[in-house]
Amino acid sequence: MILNKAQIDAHNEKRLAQHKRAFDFVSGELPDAEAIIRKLVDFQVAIPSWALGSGGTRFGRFSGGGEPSTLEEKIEDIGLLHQLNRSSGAVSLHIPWDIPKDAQAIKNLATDFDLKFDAMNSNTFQDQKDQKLSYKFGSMQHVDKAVRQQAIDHNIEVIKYGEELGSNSLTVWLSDGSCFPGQLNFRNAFNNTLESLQAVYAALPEDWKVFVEYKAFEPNFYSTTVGDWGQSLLYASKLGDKAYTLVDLGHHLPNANIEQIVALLLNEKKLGGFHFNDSKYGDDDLTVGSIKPYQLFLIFKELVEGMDARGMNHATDLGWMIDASHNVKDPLEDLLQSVEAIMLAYAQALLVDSKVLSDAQLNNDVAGAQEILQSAYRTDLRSLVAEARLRSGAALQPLQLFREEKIRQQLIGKRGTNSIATGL
Ligand code: AOS
Ligand code: ZN
Ligand code: ZN
Ligand code: ZN
Repeated sequence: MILNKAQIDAHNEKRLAQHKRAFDFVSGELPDAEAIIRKLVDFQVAIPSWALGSGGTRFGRFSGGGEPSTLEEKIEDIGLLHQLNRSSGAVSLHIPWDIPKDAQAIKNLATDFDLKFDAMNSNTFQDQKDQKLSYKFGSMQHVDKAVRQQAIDHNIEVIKYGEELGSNSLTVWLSDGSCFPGQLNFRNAFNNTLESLQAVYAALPEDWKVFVEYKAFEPNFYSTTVGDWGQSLLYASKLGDKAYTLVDLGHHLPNANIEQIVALLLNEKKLGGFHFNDSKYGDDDLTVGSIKPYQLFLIFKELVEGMDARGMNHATDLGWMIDASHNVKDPLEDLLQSVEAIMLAYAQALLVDSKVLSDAQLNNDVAGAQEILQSAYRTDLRSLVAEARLRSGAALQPLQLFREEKIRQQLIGKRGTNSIATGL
């Protein structure tokens, strides 16, 4: 392990007095800081195995070096993040980018880092080297039944890998769609996709869930066969109780009211998973909270309210994952920032007094309702999030510790400057 407990303790020791001052100041003003801290301690966000290297765009890729080039190294990186913040206790794998050759050994390694396996991701949006049929014109929607069957078989294989690792959910993101009007028959594409998903659903183990992820556009630019939450909800509803919609924040058309989508999906018992990121234009996959932090807070407010209304456990009843890509930042620093932004938005959402808000709504007190939300959003809860970390044995300031210990330089020393992580 690159980091040990003594290093974390020493880092915390140095900052303890300052932290205490900030924490006492804020927590003294809150009705129940302890309740928020307990929830923060429990909350875990899965890290995707494909976000540990530099992402790049179609114009170029600029690696910072020291990237993990094997699944083992990826798990080490996620283990390191988890040591730093104790909030990244799960891994989400993409097959075939991260096929576990020896599942038991991978499972043991993850256990050593106190990591679980979150949702498994299938991939029918690329052609792999040894693949028989091409996905150029789609996978589950394809006009050729043999291509559809190949996509079904792949998803079933992904479930098998997941079972070996102890995962219990499958995320299906399809790039299927069309680039030009007339290219495909919308109804046939939908029905083929539904039929294919039904075949995968039939192979789902009893205690598994399947998440149907939607996306407005890209790589197809005219139509996407699972293009929005309405389409995803149609599939999920027709499939059955084990099927849910997955919301990726970057997959909406500009200005979509994502918080309202989240509220209604929860109301329908059909929200299953979440991909966090942020964006200015499209599926930019930027650091969570870097562009629209208020929107992130509003989404969390709906998540907390909707989950509480249904008696759901915040930490375990939805699949929480980051889905981001890093072009100019150190991927590990970027992921630390994303987790921090998620925890902060979650803490602020927990601060909203739903009873008081509901009273304001019942009285049509529009200004009052806004005051309630914005006062929660503008309360600086960073020291509460840090306190939750301190109590779980993590670092008060994970990013600073990462830098102090020169962890990237150490990784470059171990792995070299040219190691490349598989992924996008
Ligand atoms: C693609 O845009 C989606 O966000 C998927 O979640 C995808 O599987 C993931 O981003 C890896 O490419
Ligand atoms: Zn996603
Ligand atoms: Zn995406
Ligand atoms: Zn995205």
